[in-house]
Amino acid sequence: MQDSPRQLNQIFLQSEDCVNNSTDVIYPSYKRDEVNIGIVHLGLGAFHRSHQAMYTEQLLNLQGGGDWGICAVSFRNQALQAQLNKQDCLYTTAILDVEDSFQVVGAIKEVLVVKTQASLVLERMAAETTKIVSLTVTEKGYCLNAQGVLDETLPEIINDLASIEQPGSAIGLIVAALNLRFKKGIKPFHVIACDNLPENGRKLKSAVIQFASKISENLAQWIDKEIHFPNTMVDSITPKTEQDTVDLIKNKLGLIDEAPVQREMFAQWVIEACPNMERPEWEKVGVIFTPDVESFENAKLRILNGLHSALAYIGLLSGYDTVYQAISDEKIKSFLVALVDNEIIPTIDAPTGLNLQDYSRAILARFENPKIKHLLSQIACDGSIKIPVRTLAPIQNNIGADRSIQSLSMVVAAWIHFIRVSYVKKQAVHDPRATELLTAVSQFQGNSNEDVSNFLEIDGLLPDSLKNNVSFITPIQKAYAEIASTFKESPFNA
Ligand code: CS2
Repeated sequence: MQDSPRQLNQIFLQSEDCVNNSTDVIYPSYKRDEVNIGIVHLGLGAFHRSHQAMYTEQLLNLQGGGDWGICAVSFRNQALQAQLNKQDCLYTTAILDVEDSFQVVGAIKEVLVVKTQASLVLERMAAETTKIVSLTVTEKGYCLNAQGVLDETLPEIINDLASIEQPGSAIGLIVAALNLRFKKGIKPFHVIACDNLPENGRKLKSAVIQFASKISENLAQWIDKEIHFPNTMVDSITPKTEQDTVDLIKNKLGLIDEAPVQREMFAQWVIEACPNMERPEWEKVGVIFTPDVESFENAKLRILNGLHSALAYIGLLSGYDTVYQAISDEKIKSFLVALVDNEIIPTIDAPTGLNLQDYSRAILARFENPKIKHLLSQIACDGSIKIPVRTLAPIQNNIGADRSIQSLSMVVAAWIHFIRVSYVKKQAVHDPRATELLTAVSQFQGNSNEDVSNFLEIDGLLPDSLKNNVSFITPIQKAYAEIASTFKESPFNA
C-alpha cells in the first residue's frame, strides 16, 4: 500500500503492459490498448460492471486480450461518465466476503451517454465491429405491458416511433441501429438481455420486432430471421455504490477510485445456447450455456428475487433498512423459510441436478453476509413490475394446483401496506405506476376488504386469471387485515 493514494489509472503508468504490480488486487493482465470494442452495453448501472463486465474481464485476462472490449452506455448519468473518463474507464470491483478481494476492470473501453451523445451511441451500435448489444435497463426498460408485449402507449415509445433517428429508449436504440445496419447491408449484432424478467430475450425480441414493423416490414422480418436474443439468468447481489466502497478501496488498496462497485462473491450467468452466434467464449470463465434457461430463470426469480421482495416490504414495515438487518430477525427468517418451502419451491421445475431446497438455503446464507449493505428501499422499488413475476406467478400456480397461498398473500399485502405507509409518510414511491398506486391508497377508507379490492382493481395490475378471483382476493384481504390490526406498522416484531 502507498503512503498517499494514487489515481486508479496511474497504477499502469509504471508498467507499459498493464501487468500485475500488486499482490492485493488483480489488475488487467492484457494489453488494454490493443483491445477493440465488440460489445455495446445499454444501461451502465453497478450491476453491469459487477457482473457481465467482470466475466468479460476474466476472459480478456485468460485470453490475453481480444476484441470484446465494451462500450458502456448510460441513458442519463453524465456524472458517472465524467468519473469513469477521468480514470480511463477503469474501476475496481470490491468483492465483499469473509476475506475481501478486489479486481481492477479494464473491459470497459468507452462510456457514452444517450442524453447528450445519441448519435455517437447509434454510430457505435451500427458499426460492423459491434457484434453484441447487451442490456441491463431494469424490468421497466423493456416497455412491456401486463401481457408482456410492447406497450405502445408509453411516452418513450411514442416519441421513438415518431423520430426513430433520435431514439431515447433501449428498444428505439436497438431498432434504429439495426435499421442503419440493414440499409447498409451490415450483418446484425445479437442481443443479450440481462434483466430479471422471465424469458427476457424472447420478450425483448418480440417487442423489438413489433416496434420495427412500424418502421419497415422487411426490417422486422430480417430481425426475426437473423438475430439471436438468447434468454438469460443473471445473478450477483450488487448494492448501489456508497461512499463506504470508495473509502474501502482508498484505505485498503491506496487507490483513488471515484466509481468502484461492490458485490458479493457469488455470481452466476446462464445464457441460452444459440447456434452460430458470434460471441465471447464466456463459457471459459464459468458462464453456463444451455438450451434450458427457463428453469434457472424461474428458480432464481422466484426464490432469490421473490424472497428479496418479501424481505423488502416486510423488513421496511418492521423498521429495518437493510437485507442483513431484516434477515437477522428470526421471525422474518422463519417466515421466509416457510414461504420458500411451502409455497415457492412447489411451483418450480428444478434445473437438472439442482436441489431447490439447498439452493434456497444458500440464498438465505447470501442474504446473511454482514458486509453487504443492501438497502431494502432499493429492492422495494418498481413493485408493480416485480410483484407479478416474483409473487403473483407462483400464486397463480398454487391456486391452479389447489395449494396454499397464505404466505405469498402476506407479501402482496405487505407491498400494499408499504405503498400506503409511503403515502401517509409522504415518502416517494419509485415505480413506473407510482401515481396510480398512490392514488389508490389515498382513497383507502380503513375497511381492509374494500381497500384491498379497490387497490387490486388498478388497471393492468393483475393478470386476467387473478382478476375478480376470490381464491386470490380473499387471502390477500385477510393478510392485509392481519398486518393492519395485529402487527400495526411492525408486523413481524410485535
Ligand atoms: C433485487 C435484485 O433489486 C432487486 O429487485 O432482487 O437486484 C437482486 O439483488 C439481483 O437479481 C441478484 O442477482
